[in-house]
Amino acid sequence: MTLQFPMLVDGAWVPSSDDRWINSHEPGTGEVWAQIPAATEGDVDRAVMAAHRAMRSGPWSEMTASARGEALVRLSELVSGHASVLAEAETRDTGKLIRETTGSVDYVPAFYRYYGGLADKIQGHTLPSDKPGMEIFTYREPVGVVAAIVPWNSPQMLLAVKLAPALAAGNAVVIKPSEHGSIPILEFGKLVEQAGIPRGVVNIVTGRGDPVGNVLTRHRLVSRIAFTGGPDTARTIVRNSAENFASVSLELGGKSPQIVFADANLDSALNGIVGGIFGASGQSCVAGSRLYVQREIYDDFIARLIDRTEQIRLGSPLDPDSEMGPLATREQLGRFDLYVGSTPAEGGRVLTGGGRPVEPAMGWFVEPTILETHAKGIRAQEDEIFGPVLAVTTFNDQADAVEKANATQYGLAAGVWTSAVERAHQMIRALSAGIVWVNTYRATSPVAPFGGLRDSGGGRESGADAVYDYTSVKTAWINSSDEVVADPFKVQ
Ligand code: TXE
Repeated sequence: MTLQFPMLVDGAWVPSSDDRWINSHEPGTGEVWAQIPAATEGDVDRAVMAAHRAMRSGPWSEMTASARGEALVRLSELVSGHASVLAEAETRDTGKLIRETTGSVDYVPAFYRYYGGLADKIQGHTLPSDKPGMEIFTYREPVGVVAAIVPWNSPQMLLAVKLAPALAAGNAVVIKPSEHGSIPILEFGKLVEQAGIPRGVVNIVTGRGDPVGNVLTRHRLVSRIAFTGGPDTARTIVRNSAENFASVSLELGGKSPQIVFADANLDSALNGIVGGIFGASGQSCVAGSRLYVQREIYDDFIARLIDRTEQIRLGSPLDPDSEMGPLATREQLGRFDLYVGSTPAEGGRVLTGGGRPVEPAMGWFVEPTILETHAKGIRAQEDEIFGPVLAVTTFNDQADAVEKANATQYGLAAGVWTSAVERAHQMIRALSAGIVWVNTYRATSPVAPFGGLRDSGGGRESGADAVYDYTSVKTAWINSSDEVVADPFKVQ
């Protein structure tokens, strides 16, 4: 009998109102392992109404900021206490390696703790009034019902960067997880009530983008949409937000360059490149999928990179010794085939990988792949594939590296490997990306803003300022003078 995971609406664990279910596959085997509710329009509406009610009346609306902060800290402790269940659910549902989900779930509590600590530091201002007798000050109020739309590639972490600041600021939230990664979010949802977060404050509605995501992002009572996912969905969401004028933050992935200078510590660079593209099977928004290596070290460095890549241990995502797991969906397999397959005709060359491995024979596995892309116009070098595919080429000098790295519509992240401190600073300024890592890659922290430019989206998650995105400013005026205004028609 297939496991069924109900969803969370107004404090109750429920099936969809018409009792329809969606199969969830286990990418490590390709088999169905569980089912999630296919929420209806009515279910989404009930979740939004519950969130709206929880904001306007009841215990959450009356809770002090300090008490909200304490609830978030309790939530962080509960996540730590249930880390192994949460990591295993994420691994089974998304195919992400258990060593990766364990690492990521171990770090999720830090986000709830960080924003728990910030909850009672969200302050308005007393303004230096330019009008005698008139006092002016501001409040930071919760923005309203937040729609948190989460993809499958790192569900619990990408939820934490939305949910933690939203709750810290006193909002109520409706979460729409990806249909390919709902179960870890549903498991996490069980901890919300235990943390003392009242009924209706956190709701989880599952199902496909249409209707669930569409109805949610158009709903008149939604005031903010926090989205991580693909650019086509982002366009739909921005159009939907014309219905409710919700503010929108978008985190959409990229085609991030890694640049290796001849003066770099090449052992560190090698690890950073391998982890940057083959970690999470390349299904990471910050995947370092374009590699530029300085011409004089190119041949040697690429030979070492191929050697290390060919040693990557593919295996079951549940096996702690596996280094690379499967792709998360069958559609992702199709993308891999399309881009790798078209590369030779476009002037590129497969240096290693490019196909399916002999082992494991089951599941949605592909080989870690390196493509040489010296020619212009190779699509695998330009588009986000979201798989373990690295496009490599050379550069001559610093100016050439900057020009090549910046020749993209994306702008999420960039990696620079150099031992020259002045070069590091120059590159940080010259690279057109929201995040630049020097001599490291993929590092994240609750304290550090995260987000991109252009086709990588807009807005920043994490960091102290992100909490203000979940507030609206109310300005208050008090006339404390006893004088009666003589002319009612003159603006004061
Ligand atoms: O994303 P979708 P997909 C990129 C990556 C990948 C591509 C497509 O290149 O190959 O996007 O992935 C919900 N209204 N990234 O198809 O569809 C959906 O149900 C509201 C980058 O999985 O954008 C899911 O919860 N919501 C990335 C979420 O949007 C809608 C992470 C993301 O799914 C909706 C994932 C709608 N109309 C993919 N339609 C990153 N930045 O890390 C779908 N959704």
